[in-house]
Amino acid sequence: MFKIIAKDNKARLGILKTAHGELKTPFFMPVATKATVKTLTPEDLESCDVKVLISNSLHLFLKPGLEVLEKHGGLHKFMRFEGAIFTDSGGFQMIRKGFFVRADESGIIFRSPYDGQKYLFTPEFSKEVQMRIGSDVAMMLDYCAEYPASYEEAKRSVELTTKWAQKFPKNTKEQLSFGIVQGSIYEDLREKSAKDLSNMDFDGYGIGGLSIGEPKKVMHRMVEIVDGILPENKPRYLMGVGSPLEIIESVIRGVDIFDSVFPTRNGRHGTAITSEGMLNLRKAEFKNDMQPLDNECQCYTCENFTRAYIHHLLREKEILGMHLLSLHNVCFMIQFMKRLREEIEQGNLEKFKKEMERIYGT
Ligand code: PRF
Ligand code: ZN
Repeated sequence: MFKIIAKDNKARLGILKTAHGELKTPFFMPVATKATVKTLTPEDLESCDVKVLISNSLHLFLKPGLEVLEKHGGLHKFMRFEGAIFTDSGGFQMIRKGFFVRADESGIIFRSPYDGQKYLFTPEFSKEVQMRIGSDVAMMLDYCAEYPASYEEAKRSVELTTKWAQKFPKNTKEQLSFGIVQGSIYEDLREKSAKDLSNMDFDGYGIGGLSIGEPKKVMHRMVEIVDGILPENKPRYLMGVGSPLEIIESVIRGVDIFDSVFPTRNGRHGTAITSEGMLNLRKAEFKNDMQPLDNECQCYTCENFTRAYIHHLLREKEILGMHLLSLHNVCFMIQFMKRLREEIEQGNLEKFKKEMERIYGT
């Protein structure tokens, strides 16, 4: 299912086989929480060469519900996306207000913010929901502790996550199952969590509970510890990361998979990710700027429109501005990952990192 093709120090170039295509790692997944990458059509995604995205099984379970999805023949058909789809379990929604009621050994009780109804998500039920949704990769039900978390709270998150990992169905046809390492910012807990899960036959491993407010250095340290323990021959997925710099910093430490709202959220907020750095198109300096967002980009937005036009759309609160920026930003991230894979192949990662630090560094 996962094959490593080349390495540059700890960085890996690989292929992950799924029921909807072979994915070259390291890759980045745009986020489609509610079965849409916000503002983008499937044709837009295809134009950017998006081969994989991540949706959220808890959100989809609550709305529109499994019956509607099954009536369409699953999520791929529902949203008309033919690439690979990961689904998150809802473990992360624990720390988002509005869903979480409580957790114990049996699982998590969620409350629907729509009608107040309560549901017990056991590890087995979480997998069943993701199977019925029809995603290609199911993330296990995990316990994501908030940041900051006391040692006791973090310890409980690891203990429950390990118990749930044992019960989460694996080796299922068609759909891969990924474990998720927790442990907050405590080195011994991260070690324990990674060891506990390594002994189970998951197809890959999420690294959860990071990028939620802790210092960058701490996140890097946790990734180093975990990647030193997880099995070499399985893909590692740093959940909820990130930006170009964060991705390089993590790939250098052995991470293969990423997802983030970074391109779409920035797009909706008027910011373009470009080869010159982050540009806030709302700024007055772009009022008369005849250049495309990024001179090196061949996306639909950059081929057809000026910065001045996008500046105008944003100032007038026209929704096309958000769409054009989101499209460019997602295309940018996909192009960035292609370049990153080439640099790994050529053993050039350190040099590439320095170049990116000059552009995106603070
Ligand atoms: N658990 C799950 N999904 C996640 C996370 C997690 O810890 C994170 C943490 N950054 C993002 N998405 N299940
Ligand atoms: Zn572009």
